Amino acid sequence: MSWCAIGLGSNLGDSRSILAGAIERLRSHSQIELIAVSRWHKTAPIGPPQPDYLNGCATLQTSLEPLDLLNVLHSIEAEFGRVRQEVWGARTLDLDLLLYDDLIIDLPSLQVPHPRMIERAFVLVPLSEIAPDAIEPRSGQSIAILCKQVEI
Ligand code: PH2
Ligand code: MG
Ligand code: MG
Repeated sequence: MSWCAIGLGSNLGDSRSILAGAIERLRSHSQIELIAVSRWHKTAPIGPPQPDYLNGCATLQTSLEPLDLLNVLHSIEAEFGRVRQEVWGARTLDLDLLLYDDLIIDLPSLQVPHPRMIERAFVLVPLSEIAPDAIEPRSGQSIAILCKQVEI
């Protein structure tokens, strides 16, 4: 089994119920065991002008390989009506694979750890609620330390 952290975000539609629905889809997957879910945080959008987001994070254990887990995340996004349009634009549901054990993956379709997670408070604040001692393997720093640095 591998340990993973997932980032969740929504800023279109009924974000709270979309995020709750996405969590239920993860929880009911036969190869995923949900460990913890953060609170939902209202956050100002980074990128083009768009509505505020609800963001949160989840940790899980899985027997899925990274690309198979990514496919599951994409299919849950599609199920909740995500249409990929503008880069960084508004979306009903965004599921990002943040951490997968201590792996560093640099494929065109998947970069782990998520390359921008260490500069994003909307990732680090919820993740530090549920996994403060997890290590971001590119920096070698814990989520709690990265969170303190990003808030300065
Ligand atoms: N996601 C983005 C772009 N900007 N801003 C906030 N606050 N939250 C997000 O999840 C977010 C964003 C692209 O993934
Ligand atoms: Mg994202
Ligand atoms: Mg994404």
